[in-house]
Amino acid sequence: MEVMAAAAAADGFRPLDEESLVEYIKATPALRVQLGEQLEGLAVKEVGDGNLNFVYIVTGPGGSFVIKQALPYIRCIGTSWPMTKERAYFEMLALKDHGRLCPNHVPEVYHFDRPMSLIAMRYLKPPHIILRKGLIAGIEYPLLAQHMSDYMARTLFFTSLLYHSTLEHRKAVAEFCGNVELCRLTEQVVFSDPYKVAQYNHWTSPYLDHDAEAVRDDDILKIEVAGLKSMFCERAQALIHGDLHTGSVMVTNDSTQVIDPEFAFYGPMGFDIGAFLGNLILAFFSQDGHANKDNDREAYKRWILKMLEETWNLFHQKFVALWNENFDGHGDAYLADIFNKPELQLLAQKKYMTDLFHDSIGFGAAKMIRRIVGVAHVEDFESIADESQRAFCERRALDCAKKLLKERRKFESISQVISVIEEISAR
Ligand code: ADP
Ligand code: SR1
Ligand code: MG
Repeated sequence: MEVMAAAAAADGFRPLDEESLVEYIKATPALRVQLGEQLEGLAVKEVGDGNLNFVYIVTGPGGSFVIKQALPYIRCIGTSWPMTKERAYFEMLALKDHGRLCPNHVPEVYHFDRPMSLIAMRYLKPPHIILRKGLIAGIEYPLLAQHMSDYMARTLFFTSLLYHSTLEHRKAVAEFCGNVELCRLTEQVVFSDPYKVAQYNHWTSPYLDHDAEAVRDDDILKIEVAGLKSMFCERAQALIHGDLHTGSVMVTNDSTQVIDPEFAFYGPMGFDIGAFLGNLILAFFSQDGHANKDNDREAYKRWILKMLEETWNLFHQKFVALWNENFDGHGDAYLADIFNKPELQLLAQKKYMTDLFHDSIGFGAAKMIRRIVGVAHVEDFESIADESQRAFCERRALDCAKKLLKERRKFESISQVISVIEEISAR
């Protein structure tokens, strides 16, 4: 530990705690300003319930903010799994890029300190809660699909070659290539470990022992997942969030805010869309485990499926509308003087959106599988205390994911995906 502290001092890094953070704030003009220079009576509370970092809520009489600090390891595992703290730099870059493109749904960055791997951003005050927690509690969010489709359509379209010139695209791709360690973490925990015996894999044992083994023995699945992994590594399609699960979204009845893009890089759009849709499907299959005599959760399950349908359909609509509005722009992928007939334009868009749909289903399914037999599970299932009930819910989600992943190319609409979910849920 002494060696680590000395090394940390050399690069200007100091892990903060609730006490030392107050001193840091007092010495940092950009943060003092956010507090209206009223530095007495500050309340600091560490609230990090994510897997990787430390998050502090700072409130004072003149203002508030959130401080997020990355330490050089993965929080939920401990110092035995080192991880670059440069992830904070990429999170800040993505918050700024995505915030510029979609300010309504991304918290503002107030301050960044690279040596300290520390970001200060807008505090999303209560009643904002993490969407995953809202889904577990059975709360409906009437604007969720509108907001998430907006966020995904805008951030993905405006950072793709449908809008970028190749010059600006390659420059941005090169910058985010620096986030290689976080990409490698995803490559390992999403696309590799669930398909082999690996140190940190776990599942609801003994109930799912055979299911986990079946994943490791499924040749077709392995081939499909290797294809998705290759796409994840090779395809610099847009600046993706990189970890867009329902724990990365904070919501109220009328506000939706996307946080935590530390895995951001130029990757396949379907990885973000799939992460969000796949986590909604996990939420769906977990509902039976949260049902009780007062609430069978059937109406809520229907609401989740409606969100699934609306999110994809609205995304499709908005993304194509942005494409149409910008067809004559400087996007280098589909040049207006080559795609110079409306019917050709339409054909190109149809092909692009169909491929994107299939990618999204594939990535979404892969993200579902890793949450059941990989290292990092989700509270949707983990909060089901009865293990046999939890395993029952997880097995259905796993079966659904395997089917979606293997058969994704035959789906033409999200309603066909929903039919598969309903079929498995009726078993
Ligand atoms: P990690 O990178 O460790 O996953 P997150 O960015 O997901 O960390 O943040 C962990 C938790 O901190 C979130 O689940 C949320 O409760 C809280 N949090 C993070 N950012 C904010 C914010 N801007 N406003 C309010 N709470 C936040
Ligand atoms: C050790 S894996 C931790 C996981 O948590 C993050 O939110 C990412 O999803 C990552 O895969
Ligand atoms: Mg998180």
